[in-house]
Amino acid sequence: MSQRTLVLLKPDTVRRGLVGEVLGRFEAKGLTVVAMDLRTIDGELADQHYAEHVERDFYPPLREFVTSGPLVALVLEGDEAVEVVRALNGATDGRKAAPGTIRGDLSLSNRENLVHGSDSPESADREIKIWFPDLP
Ligand code: RTP
Ligand code: MG
Repeated sequence: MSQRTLVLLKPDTVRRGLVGEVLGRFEAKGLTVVAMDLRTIDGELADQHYAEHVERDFYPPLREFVTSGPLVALVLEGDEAVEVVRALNGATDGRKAAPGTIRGDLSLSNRENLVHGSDSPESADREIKIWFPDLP
C-alpha cells in the first residue's frame, strides 16, 4: 500500500556532503520525493519531533546535534515507504548497522547516524504535520 514517511538527512549528512549520495539511494529504490526543504531548526521543533525522547539521557546531546546546522527534511512516498526507508537506513548505531544500509556504509556513530525515518505510519502522519503543515 502506498504510504508517506518523514525522512531527515541530519546535519552530519549536509556537513559531510552526502546529501546526493543518501537521497540517491532513496530515489534509486523507487521512492518519490513529495516535499523537500533545507532548514536549520530550533530546539522547540526538535522537542516536538523527538517528543518520545525528550526525557531520555541521550536527548540533550541529540537536541544539540539536530539543531547544529542545516538538515534536509523530506517526505517520501511509495509502497510500504515507512518500512522500506527504515530498512534502507539500517540499525540506529552506525557501528552495528549492516553493510549495504545507509548507516552501515556511511556512519560510525550512534548519534550522528545521517538519517531519520518515521517508525510507523502513525508516527509518519504526526511528523509530516510538524514539518510540512501545508502539504496537501
Ligand atoms: P531515527 O528516529 O533518527 O530514525 O532513529 P531510530 O528510530 O533508529 O532511533 P531512535 O531510538 O528513535 O533514536 C533517535 C535518534 O537519537 C539518537 N540516539 N542517540 N544512546 C544514544 O546516544 C542515542 N540513541 C539514539 C540517534 O541519532 C537516533 O537516530
Ligand atoms: Mg526513531
